[in-house]
Amino acid sequence: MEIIKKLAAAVLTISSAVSIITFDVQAVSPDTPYPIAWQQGEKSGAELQRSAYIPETESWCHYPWNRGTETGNTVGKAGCSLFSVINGVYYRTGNFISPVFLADYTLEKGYRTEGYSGVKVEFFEEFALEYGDEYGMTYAGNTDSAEETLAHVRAGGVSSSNIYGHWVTIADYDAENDLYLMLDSSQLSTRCDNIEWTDRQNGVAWLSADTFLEEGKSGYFGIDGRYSALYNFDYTFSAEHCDADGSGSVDLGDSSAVLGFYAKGSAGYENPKLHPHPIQNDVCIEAADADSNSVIDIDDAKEILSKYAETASSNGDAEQQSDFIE
Ligand SMILES: [Ca+2]
Ligand SMILES: [Ca+2]
Repeated sequence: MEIIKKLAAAVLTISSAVSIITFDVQAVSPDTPYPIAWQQGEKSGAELQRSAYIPETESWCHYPWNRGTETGNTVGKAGCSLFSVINGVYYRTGNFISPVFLADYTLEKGYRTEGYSGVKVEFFEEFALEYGDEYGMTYAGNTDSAEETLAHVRAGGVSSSNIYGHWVTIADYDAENDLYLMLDSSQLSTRCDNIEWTDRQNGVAWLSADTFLEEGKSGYFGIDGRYSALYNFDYTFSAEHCDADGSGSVDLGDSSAVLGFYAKGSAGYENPKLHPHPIQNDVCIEAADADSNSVIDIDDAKEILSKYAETASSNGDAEQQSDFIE
């Protein structure tokens, strides 16, 4: 255990020395529940989720999101349309889109404007056109038919669906139990008392078709006669060799992740994770085996540290690091 302590201390020391350079704001903790509906407002748990699972990401619930001359409106109060996309993309790809980024995007493009309670619906198609490649995401049209929306989800698609006064994601279909996965970014609203939850705290419910086939009305989750944007996903899960947390770069986070994984495994935890998304987790486990000997252990953490140190010093980022890595 002594060597783990030493390595962990080195990682911590280096992290604090170069944190500004190396923070990857998209890195998600392997402890993040899956599925999860990221919450929009502080009361519904947004800050609890953020601080526990994506602490480097900018806080969003009080981020201003005003229409025209409006003041005091925020992503937390009104950002459900944004979260209907964020939660679908996260469920399908393990990539967390910053709500602050998305809020700015809608403001700049004029989708968040006077006369619309959330966003102009053009947002859904335009975002997929502009950023869909990154997530293997394509826009597949829109419909106000609940039947059509559910058929799309059964065929492997995802929807951003408008219910009365709110937007949710219908993200998956369980054929065995004939249930649909609904992700709701505001799990404390009063309408939420009218359904049975799988994990209410994290906005997750597997629901029967009946719930959605109803005409949209206050207090319920019916989507018939309301707007659904439809998406398809064809995402390639990948991680560069040594990118153990799948953040898109090899850095100190990866050696920390490997140490954590190894320590949990040694302590007898079953199936320790490197990434919350089950598919990405498999990819990360392969990437974490830095010396390719089919075992993940301290040698891999050392190897990743060395690789990171080489890259960092060749970039001239942090001279101090050589003090810690032998
Ligand atoms: Ca990484
Ligand atoms: Ca290994």
